[in-house]
Amino acid sequence: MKLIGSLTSPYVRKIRVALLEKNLPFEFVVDSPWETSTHVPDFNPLGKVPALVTDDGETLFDSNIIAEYIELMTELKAASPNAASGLQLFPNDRLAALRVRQLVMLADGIGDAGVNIFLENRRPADKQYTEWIERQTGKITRGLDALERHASAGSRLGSDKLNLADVAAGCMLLWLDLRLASLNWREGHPALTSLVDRLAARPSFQQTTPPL
Ligand SMILES: N[C@@H](CCC(=O)N[C@@H](CS)C(=O)NCC(=O)O)C(=O)O
Repeated sequence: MKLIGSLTSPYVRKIRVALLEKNLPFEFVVDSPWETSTHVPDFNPLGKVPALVTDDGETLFDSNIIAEYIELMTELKAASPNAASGLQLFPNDRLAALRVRQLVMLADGIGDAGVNIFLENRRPADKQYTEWIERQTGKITRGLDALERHASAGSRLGSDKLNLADVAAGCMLLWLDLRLASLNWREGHPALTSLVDRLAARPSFQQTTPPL
């Protein structure tokens, strides 16, 4: 398997962490879609990372499709001897799994709004659209409060076992530290802070820390 992505993208990190937690070997090809020399559009017509090239040569994109694929592959392998064991991304119960997927989308939505602000902030000051930034900030604020309610209901998000929602939230929130530190997301979110601190101590997160 070959994963194409940048070192800073929270969506790419979500998949790198999931693969490491599952003990699945993969080749990581560093490619930033913002560079003029990028090959990302060859793998994803939308020009976004992550993209995955499977051992069968199929190309998949969008982090959540890739997550579904690697979960499916490990389920199939689990039926065979010597299967790699590791993190189960979604609970077995289908309704519980739906709730985990909902929380993944919430974490991703916070990331999408954060990326929109980050890009807007890079435009010349007189060309920045303040109302747009405020709209995106509202999504992040409400999203963080919703995640906090879930995190404070248990030690994990949406399930009592580590799952893809924890990983997605951890990657998004650590990305906010990197790109939008002034949002100070930890303030008023003690359960999320505790969750992210525990996640950040895991080898899978330590091995995927973005360069400064
Ligand atoms: N929904 C997508 C989002 C991916 C995404 O937005 N990736 C950003 C990097 S953080 C990107 O590649 N942006 C390039 C672009 O929008 O042209 C996923 O989960 O894979």
